[in-house]
Amino acid sequence: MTEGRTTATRTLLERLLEGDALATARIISLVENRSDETGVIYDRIFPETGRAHRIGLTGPPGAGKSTLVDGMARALLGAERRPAVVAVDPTSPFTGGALLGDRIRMRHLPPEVFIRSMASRGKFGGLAAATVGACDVLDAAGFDPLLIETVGVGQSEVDIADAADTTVVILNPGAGDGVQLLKAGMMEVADILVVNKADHDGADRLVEEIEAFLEFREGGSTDERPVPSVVRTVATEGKGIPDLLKAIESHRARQERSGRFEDRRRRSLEWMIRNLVTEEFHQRGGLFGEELSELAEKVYRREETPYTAMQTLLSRVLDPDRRPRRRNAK
Ligand SMILES: Nc1nc2c(ncn2[C@@H]2O[C@H](COP(=O)(O)OP(=O)(O)OP(=O)(O)O)[C@@H](O)[C@H]2O)c(=O)[nH]1
Ligand SMILES: [Mg+2]
Repeated sequence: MTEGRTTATRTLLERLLEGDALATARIISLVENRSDETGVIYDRIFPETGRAHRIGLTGPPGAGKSTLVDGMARALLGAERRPAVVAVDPTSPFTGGALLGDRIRMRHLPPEVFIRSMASRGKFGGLAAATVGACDVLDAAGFDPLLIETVGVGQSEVDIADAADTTVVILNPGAGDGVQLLKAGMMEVADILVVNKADHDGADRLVEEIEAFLEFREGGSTDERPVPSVVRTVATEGKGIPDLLKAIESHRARQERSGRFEDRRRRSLEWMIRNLVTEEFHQRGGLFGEELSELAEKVYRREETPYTAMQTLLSRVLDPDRRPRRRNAK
């Protein structure tokens, strides 16, 4: 049974490595659901990863992220690249993310652009692992670059800055105080700042505010923290998209020259491993519902302390014979 499944997965993997989109989609589902095959999949794909430029695009709801991603994907396709889009909606209660997928597809992106949406499954760490998993699969399948759209930053489940080589933060004129958002942490993650909806009033002012903010921010520009470039776009008209793509390319080139590109990838892998460990703990911990109640009862009766209970549970979580419950992937 398991052997048959593994053989089927291996066939899919060979097709994926030839760039087959259907096989790619199915392998992403297996990784996203953390099927038992995930280990087999990673053994095969991981040596083939590391080539794709991972570009995170984030910003407040409605900033124009999807419209920009759409325009970028088209331009990249025109430049003989093979872009793929991963859209993450941490708040959507719709599993499978059909809603997001439809929303993007409505914009009639050519079918050569691979699109995947991810919705939260309410699992701590699960979404981050699923997002990076999808990126790894797409990377191995030869897609490059990967455009990863997420809402918000800082407090969201997927802090895209941890997973991306280049992070683009998108702001709008008039939509609240842009500089307030920058102070609230976006600046820490932005490699490139986009002022989208530059056809609206106040775009010039927002750019000026941003530039003033950048000039006077604490610490100024350092090698560690270079000043992000600011790009104006009108995503609905495709204006500024070539400039944005150029800014992204030069960010990567600068990072590579300084060695920060590789450093960032190492940190990103640390983040990923930490996420996986946390997720595994949560999954295994979920097995101990009844034992947890029993332990709590003992603690209540003062036969144990919360600390001895924690140690008991921890040793059981680490017991290799206790297999984590898997969500079965189709
Ligand atoms: N006038 C104007 N409208 C824009 C521009 N870019 C996007 N829009 C519009 O803004 C609305 C939101 O655009 P989306 O691309 O869906 O924004 P988003 O950031 O992906 O939104 P969420 O994924 O819901 O957070 C749509 O109605 C777009 O047509 C722009 O440059 N100018
Ligand atoms: Mg969107």
